[in-house]
Amino acid sequence: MVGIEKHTSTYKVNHTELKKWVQQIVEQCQPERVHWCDGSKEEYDVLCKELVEKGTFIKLNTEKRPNSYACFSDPSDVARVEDRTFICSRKKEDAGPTNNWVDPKEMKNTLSKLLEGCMKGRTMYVIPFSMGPVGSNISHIGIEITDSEYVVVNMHLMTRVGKKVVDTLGSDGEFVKALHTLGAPLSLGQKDVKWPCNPTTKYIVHYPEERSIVSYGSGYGGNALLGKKCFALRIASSMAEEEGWLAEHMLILGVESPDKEKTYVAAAFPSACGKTNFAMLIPPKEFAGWKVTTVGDDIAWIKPGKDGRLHAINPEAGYFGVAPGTNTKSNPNAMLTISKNTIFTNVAVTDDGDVWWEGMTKEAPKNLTDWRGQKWDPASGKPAAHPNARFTAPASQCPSIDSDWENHNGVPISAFIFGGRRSNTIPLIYQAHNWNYGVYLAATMGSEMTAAAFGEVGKVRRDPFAMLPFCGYHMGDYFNHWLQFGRDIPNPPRIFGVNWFRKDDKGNFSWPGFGDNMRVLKWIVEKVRGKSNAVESPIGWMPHYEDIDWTGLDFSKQQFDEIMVIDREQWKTELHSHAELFERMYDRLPKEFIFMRELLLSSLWRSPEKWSVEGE
Ligand code: O2Y
Ligand code: MN
Repeated sequence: MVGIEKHTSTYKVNHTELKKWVQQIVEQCQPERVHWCDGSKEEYDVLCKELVEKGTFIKLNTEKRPNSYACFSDPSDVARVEDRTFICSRKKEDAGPTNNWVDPKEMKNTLSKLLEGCMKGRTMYVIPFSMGPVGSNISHIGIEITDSEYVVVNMHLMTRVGKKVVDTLGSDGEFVKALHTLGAPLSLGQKDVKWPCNPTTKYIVHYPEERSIVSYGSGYGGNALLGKKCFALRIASSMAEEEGWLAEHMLILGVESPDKEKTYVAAAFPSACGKTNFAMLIPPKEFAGWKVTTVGDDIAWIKPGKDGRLHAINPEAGYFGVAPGTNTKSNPNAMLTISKNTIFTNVAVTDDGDVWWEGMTKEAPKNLTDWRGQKWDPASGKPAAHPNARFTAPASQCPSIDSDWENHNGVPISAFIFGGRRSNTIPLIYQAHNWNYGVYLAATMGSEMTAAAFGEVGKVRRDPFAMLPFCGYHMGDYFNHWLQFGRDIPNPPRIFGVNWFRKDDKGNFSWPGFGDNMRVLKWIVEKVRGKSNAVESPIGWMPHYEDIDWTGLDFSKQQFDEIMVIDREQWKTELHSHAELFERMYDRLPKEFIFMRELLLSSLWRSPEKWSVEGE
C-alpha cells in the first residue's frame, strides 16, 4: 500500500467516488507514489525537466524553438492500434460489426491480471481534465490516471487540467474514468528506458455503459492521451446517442466575409486527409476581406441550443498534428503555432537543436538525427521522421484561432462538410438535397488508403462520417441517431460532400488544394446564406463554373468539368460498394438508406453516361 506521505496534492478533493476509485487503482497498480496534477506551469516545467534527465526528452535550441522538446518513441509504439482497440459493451450487438468486442467480464478478468502491480517503481499521476471550457454545458470532465510523465505534459497541452476541474466536479459530479498504464513496471534499482511501454501487449479498452476506459501497454498519442480519441470520440459518441447530442471526428472553422458575416462549418475527413490544414486555411491573396478562423482541427461536440441551432465546441485545448508534409505552403498557421512551447514526437532533429521532417523543406538539412535517435543516412531510403510523427502545441498559439473558440455556448454550425481521399467518382463539391440524403452521403463516404492507413494502398475503405475507428457503438444505431437528430431540430445545417483528391487521366491531382479550397468554401457559405447558385445533378446540388470565384487561379471550364463529372460506370461501382457496407450492418441499418440508394440508382440511370455541370 502506498503511504499517505507519498501522495502529493496541492488541493483538497471532496468527491467520494473519485477518491475511492483512485485508492482502488493505487492498490491494484501499486505505484511508488501518487501525484494529483494541478495543471500549473511549474508542474509542466518540472516534469519536462525530469523527462530531459531521463533521456526521454531532448530540449530543443531555445533560440530556434523556445521551450520545446523532442522525443523518440519505441519502434513498437508509433501509432494508434486499431486491432487492439475494443468496445466492451455488455451486448456484442451494441458494439456492432465495425468494432472489436470482448465480453466486459472477460476483458476485466484479462486486464486485472495485467494491471496487478503494473505501476511498480513509478509515479502514478491523477489528471483531472475538462474536455471543453471548464464549466460549459457542452463540456464534460474526465480523470486520467497514468504512470507516464509524457502523458501528463501532453495532457497539459491537449486539455484543461487541474484544481478548477476538481472544483467543478464538486462532491458528486459525473466524470469519465480513464486509466492508462505503460505496462512497464520497474523492479527495485532497475534503470528505466527512454520510452517505456509494453512492446508485446497492448489493450485500448472502452466500457461505454460505465463510461470508462482502460489503456494498457502504449505510451503513444491516441492510445495514451485518453481525452482524445478514447473519451472525446468513442465514449462521448455513446454518451451523445443516449443524451441527444453529437460527438464527431470533425474540424470546426469560421468563415468571415468582407461584410463581417461569420459562418461556422464543421467538416469530417478520415485520418490523414489534411484536416489540420483545412482548419487553418489561409484564403488566396485575391480574396480580400475573407478570413478563415480556427475553432478546432479534429473533434467537435455539438449540442442543440435554446435558439434551435446547433452549437459546437472543440473539446480539446491543443493540436496533436501530424508533422510530415506540414510546411509554410501547406499550413503556414500550423508552422507558426509550433514555433514555441511544443512537444515533437518521432520527428528528426537537426545538429543545431531544431526539428525537421519530410516535406518541411525541399532539401533535408545535413547531419540529422532520425526518429530512431540514429545519425540519418539520406541514402538509406528510410525517412528521417516517422510518417506518423507528431507535434503537440497549444491551440491558443494558432494565429487563426477564432475569437469564440472558448465560448461556453460554442459556435453555431450552418453546414457540415464530408470528404474523403478519392482519385475518381466523387466530384469536387456537391450538396445533399436534404438532411436525410446528407446523412446517407456521410454514411457512405470512403477514402483510398495511404501507406499510413491500414490495408491495401489505393483501395477504398468505407469510413462512415470518418468515424469508423472512433464510433463507440453500433454504426447502424449511429446512422439512426443522425437521422433522428435532423428530425428534432427546426432548421438543420446543410450538408455538403467534397473531394480535394480527384486525379486526371495522367494520375496528377486535378485540384490545387490548400488555400484554393477557399473557393469551394466560399460557395458553401454563400449557398447556406442563399447567396450562391446551383444546378441539380443526379447526386445533389452543384455549382456551375461561374458560381465559383476563380479570381487569381487559372482553372478552365474544361478542368472544372472534369473534376465535377459524374461517371455512371464509376457510380455503379460506388453504389455496389454502398450495398456491401449496408449488408454488414443490415440488422440496424436505417431502412431509409435502402430507398435512398434506389433513388440514386434510378436518377443515375436516367442521366447521361457522363453527366457534366456544363452539359446542363
Ligand atoms: O496515431 C496516433 O496516435 C494519433 S491519431 C490522430 C491524431 C490527431 C488527430 N487525428 C488522429 C486520427 O487518427 O484521426
Ligand atoms: Mn483525427
